Amino acid sequence: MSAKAFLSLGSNLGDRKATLLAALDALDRGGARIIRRSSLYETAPVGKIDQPRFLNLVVEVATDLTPADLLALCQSVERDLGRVRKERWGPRTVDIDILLYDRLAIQTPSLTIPHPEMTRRRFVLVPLLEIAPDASLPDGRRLNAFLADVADQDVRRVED
Ligand code: X6L
Ligand code: MG
Ligand code: MG
Repeated sequence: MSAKAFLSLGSNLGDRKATLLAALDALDRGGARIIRRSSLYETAPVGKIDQPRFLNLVVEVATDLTPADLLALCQSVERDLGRVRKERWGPRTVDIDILLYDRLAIQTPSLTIPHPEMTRRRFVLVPLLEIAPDASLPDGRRLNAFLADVADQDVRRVED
Protein backbone atom coordinates (compact mmCIF):
# COMPACT_ATOMS: atom_id res chain seq x y z
CA MET A 1 0.00 0.00 0.00
CA SER A 2 1.32 3.42 -0.90
CA ALA A 3 1.08 6.33 1.50
CA LYS A 4 -1.14 9.34 0.95
CA ALA A 5 0.38 12.74 1.61
CA PHE A 6 -0.59 16.36 1.14
CA LEU A 7 1.92 18.95 -0.08
CA SER A 8 1.67 22.74 -0.10
CA LEU A 9 3.36 24.65 -2.92
CA GLY A 10 3.94 28.38 -3.18
CA SER A 11 5.70 30.77 -5.55
CA ASN A 12 6.17 34.53 -5.59
CA LEU A 13 9.08 35.05 -8.01
CA GLY A 14 9.18 34.74 -11.81
CA ASP A 15 6.42 32.98 -13.77
CA ARG A 16 4.63 31.68 -10.68
CA LYS A 17 2.07 29.48 -12.40
CA ALA A 18 4.52 27.91 -14.86
CA THR A 19 6.90 27.15 -12.00
CA LEU A 20 4.19 25.53 -9.87
CA LEU A 21 3.00 23.35 -12.76
CA ALA A 22 6.60 22.35 -13.52
CA ALA A 23 7.03 21.42 -9.85
CA LEU A 24 3.94 19.19 -9.95
CA ASP A 25 5.33 17.42 -13.03
CA ALA A 26 8.72 16.93 -11.37
CA LEU A 27 7.15 15.61 -8.15
CA ASP A 28 5.07 13.13 -10.12
CA ARG A 29 8.07 11.92 -12.10
CA GLY A 30 10.06 11.63 -8.87
CA GLY A 31 7.58 9.21 -7.30
CA ALA A 32 5.06 11.50 -5.58
CA ARG A 33 2.14 10.70 -7.88
CA ILE A 34 -0.32 13.56 -8.12
CA ILE A 35 -3.79 12.25 -7.25
CA ARG A 36 -5.58 15.57 -6.95
CA ARG A 37 -4.67 19.24 -7.08
CA SER A 38 -6.47 22.29 -5.77
CA SER A 39 -7.20 25.43 -7.72
CA LEU A 40 -4.56 28.13 -7.73
CA TYR A 41 -4.92 30.81 -5.07
CA GLU A 42 -3.40 34.26 -5.06
CA THR A 43 -2.49 35.02 -1.46
CA ALA A 44 -1.17 37.92 0.55
CA PRO A 45 2.28 37.20 1.99
CA VAL A 46 2.38 36.24 5.66
CA GLY A 47 5.39 36.18 7.96
CA LYS A 48 7.35 38.75 5.94
CA ILE A 49 4.68 40.94 4.39
CA ASP A 50 6.79 43.31 2.25
CA GLN A 51 7.20 40.91 -0.65
CA PRO A 52 5.19 40.03 -3.78
CA ARG A 53 1.90 38.13 -3.55
CA PHE A 54 2.10 34.35 -3.76
CA LEU A 55 0.37 31.75 -5.86
CA ASN A 56 -0.35 28.76 -3.65
CA LEU A 57 -1.93 25.36 -4.14
CA VAL A 58 -2.16 22.01 -2.37
CA VAL A 59 -1.86 18.53 -3.87
CA GLU A 60 -2.66 15.05 -2.68
CA VAL A 61 0.01 12.54 -3.67
CA ALA A 62 0.32 8.76 -3.50
CA THR A 63 3.85 7.61 -2.83
CA ASP A 64 6.07 4.74 -1.79
CA LEU A 65 8.71 7.22 -0.61
CA THR A 66 9.36 7.46 3.13
CA PRO A 67 8.75 10.89 4.71
CA ALA A 68 12.51 11.57 4.65
CA ASP A 69 12.77 10.60 0.98
CA LEU A 70 9.69 12.65 0.12
CA LEU A 71 11.34 15.66 1.80
CA ALA A 72 14.52 15.05 -0.21
CA LEU A 73 12.43 14.94 -3.40
CA CYS A 74 10.70 18.23 -2.49
CA GLN A 75 14.04 19.91 -1.85
CA SER A 76 15.59 18.62 -5.06
CA VAL A 77 12.61 19.89 -7.08
CA GLU A 78 12.96 23.29 -5.34
CA ARG A 79 16.63 23.42 -6.31
CA ASP A 80 16.03 22.25 -9.89
CA LEU A 81 13.47 25.02 -10.32
CA GLY A 82 15.94 27.67 -9.22
CA ARG A 83 15.21 28.20 -5.55
CA VAL A 84 17.98 30.22 -3.95
CA ARG A 85 17.93 30.53 -0.17
CA LYS A 86 18.52 34.12 0.85
CA GLU A 87 16.76 35.72 3.77
CA ARG A 88 14.41 33.70 5.97
CA TRP A 89 10.80 33.81 4.72
CA GLY A 90 11.91 35.83 1.67
CA PRO A 91 10.68 35.57 -1.95
CA ARG A 92 11.11 32.21 -3.65
CA THR A 93 10.56 30.69 -7.10
CA VAL A 94 9.03 27.66 -5.38
CA ASP A 95 8.55 26.28 -1.88
CA ILE A 96 7.25 22.75 -1.33
CA ASP A 97 6.19 21.71 2.17
CA ILE A 98 4.91 18.37 3.44
CA LEU A 99 1.66 18.99 5.34
CA LEU A 100 0.40 15.51 6.17
CA TYR A 101 1.66 11.97 5.57
CA ASP A 102 -0.98 9.33 6.28
CA ARG A 103 -1.85 9.74 9.95
CA LEU A 104 1.77 10.02 10.98
CA ALA A 105 3.09 12.47 13.56
CA ILE A 106 6.89 12.75 13.49
CA GLN A 107 9.45 15.20 14.78
CA THR A 108 13.07 15.13 13.71
CA PRO A 109 15.54 18.01 13.45
CA SER A 110 14.89 18.24 9.69
CA LEU A 111 11.22 17.31 9.39
CA THR A 112 8.05 17.79 11.43
CA ILE A 113 4.77 16.25 10.27
CA PRO A 114 2.08 17.52 10.42
CA HIS A 115 3.55 20.83 9.31
CA PRO A 116 3.60 22.74 12.62
CA GLU A 117 2.17 25.97 11.17
CA MET A 118 -0.42 24.56 8.78
CA THR A 119 -3.42 25.32 10.98
CA ARG A 120 -2.43 29.01 11.17
CA ARG A 121 -2.11 29.63 7.42
CA ARG A 122 -5.18 30.28 5.36
CA PHE A 123 -3.11 29.82 2.16
CA VAL A 124 -2.71 26.17 3.26
CA LEU A 125 -6.14 25.48 4.77
CA VAL A 126 -8.34 26.79 1.97
CA PRO A 127 -6.74 24.81 -0.89
CA LEU A 128 -6.38 21.72 1.30
CA LEU A 129 -10.06 21.80 2.30
CA GLU A 130 -11.03 22.33 -1.36
CA ILE A 131 -9.62 18.89 -2.25
CA ALA A 132 -10.11 17.16 1.14
CA PRO A 133 -13.04 18.76 2.99
CA ASP A 134 -12.95 16.07 5.71
CA ALA A 135 -9.19 16.25 6.34
CA SER A 136 -8.02 16.02 9.93
CA LEU A 137 -4.81 16.01 11.95
CA PRO A 138 -3.38 12.72 13.24
CA ASP A 139 -4.95 13.51 16.65
CA GLY A 140 -8.37 13.63 15.00
CA ARG A 141 -9.05 17.37 15.04
CA ARG A 142 -10.74 18.43 11.83
CA LEU A 143 -8.90 21.05 9.80
CA ASN A 144 -12.03 22.99 8.88
CA ALA A 145 -12.30 23.95 12.56
CA PHE A 146 -9.21 26.16 12.19
CA LEU A 147 -10.52 28.32 9.33
CA ALA A 148 -12.29 30.80 11.59
CA ASP A 149 -9.02 31.75 13.29
CA VAL A 150 -7.42 32.88 10.01
CA ALA A 151 -10.34 34.74 8.45
CA ASP A 152 -8.24 37.93 8.20
CA GLN A 153 -5.70 36.45 5.76
CA ASP A 154 -6.33 37.31 2.09
CA VAL A 155 -6.70 34.19 -0.11
CA ARG A 156 -8.42 34.40 -3.51
CA ARG A 157 -9.07 31.54 -5.92
CA VAL A 158 -7.83 32.38 -9.41
CA GLU A 159 -8.70 30.85 -12.81
CA ASP A 160 -6.24 28.28 -14.15
C1 X6L B 1 4.38 35.74 13.24
C2 X6L B 1 5.64 35.43 12.84
C3 X6L B 1 3.31 35.28 12.50
C4 X6L B 1 5.85 34.68 11.69
C5 X6L B 1 3.53 34.53 11.34
C6 X6L B 1 4.00 32.96 8.96
C7 X6L B 1 6.31 33.12 9.27
C8 X6L B 1 4.21 32.26 7.80
C9 X6L B 1 6.54 32.43 8.12
C10 X6L B 1 4.81 34.21 10.94
C11 X6L B 1 5.04 33.42 9.71
C12 X6L B 1 5.50 31.98 7.37
C13 X6L B 1 4.27 31.88 2.06
C14 X6L B 1 3.92 33.09 2.68
C15 X6L B 1 5.82 32.43 3.42
C16 X6L B 1 3.37 31.33 1.10
C17 X6L B 1 1.94 33.21 1.52
C18 X6L B 1 5.69 31.22 6.11
C19 X6L B 1 7.02 31.14 5.47
N1 X6L B 1 5.47 31.48 2.55
N2 X6L B 1 2.77 33.76 2.43
N3 X6L B 1 4.90 33.41 3.54
N4 X6L B 1 2.22 32.04 0.88
N5 X6L B 1 0.78 33.83 1.24
O1 X6L B 1 3.58 30.27 0.50
O2 X6L B 1 4.76 30.64 5.58
S1 X6L B 1 7.27 32.46 4.36
MG1 MG C 1 6.57 27.12 3.37
MG1 MG D 1 9.47 25.11 2.88
